[in-house]
Amino acid sequence: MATQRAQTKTRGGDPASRPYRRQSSSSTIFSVEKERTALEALRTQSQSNQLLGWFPPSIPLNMAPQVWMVGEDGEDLKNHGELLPLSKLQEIGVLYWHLDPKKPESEEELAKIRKDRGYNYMDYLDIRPGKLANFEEKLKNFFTEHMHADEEIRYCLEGGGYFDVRDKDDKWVRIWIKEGGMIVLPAGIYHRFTLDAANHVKLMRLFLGEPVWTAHNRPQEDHPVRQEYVKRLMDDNAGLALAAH
Ligand code: KMT
Ligand code: NI
Repeated sequence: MATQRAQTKTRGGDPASRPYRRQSSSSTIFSVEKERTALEALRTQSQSNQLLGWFPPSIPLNMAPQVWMVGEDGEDLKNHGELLPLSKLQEIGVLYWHLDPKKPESEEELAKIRKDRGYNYMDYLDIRPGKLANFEEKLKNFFTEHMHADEEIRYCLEGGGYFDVRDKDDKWVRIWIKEGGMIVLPAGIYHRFTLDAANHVKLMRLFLGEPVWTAHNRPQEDHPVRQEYVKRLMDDNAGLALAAH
């Protein structure tokens, strides 16, 4: 069960233990270089935020994902099966589309999203026991709360899983991604991932430019990209102004 697996909650684990991740920094580099890297990341991020618009005018969807609150260990906090409105995702900068991997018109739609948002990189990730090396360890890492200096973009081609994202009150909001669901998590948002009962998922990973998969485990309050995210989150007016573009 996904929720049972979710019991092991680790914070501050070493992302370098993820063999499939390329690390862009190491403990051996000097702090001034670290700062330069962080500032570089911030500049790139600001540029892409400007380019893309951080808050969408509305979540572009025709088939909504199910969204609800979960607890720290991933336990269901759905009150009488209550699902949350999609404005809950909009206010934290999460984007969602529903496509259909089996339909040619969805390919066109995907091509448009990629063109509009500059996602020129793409690869696939097949997460299933026996197919993905170190399956359990990777799942444990996916479920460790973290952020990235760039957007996390995933398109679900088969199976399903849960993306948990922190809301404005630092509570977990669970987004159920199934076949056809495409999600963009903004840079700097704390999140985690686990499989649903199907126990497998095939995802397309997209990226703007040369991919960097580095996960920064919480806490990251000094990370400039995190700081920029929090600033935008708190500043509703800035969000509305961006959405108007
Ligand atoms: C990540 O950074 O890879 C994640 O957050 C996991 C989602 S994709 C399996
Ligand atoms: Ni991530």
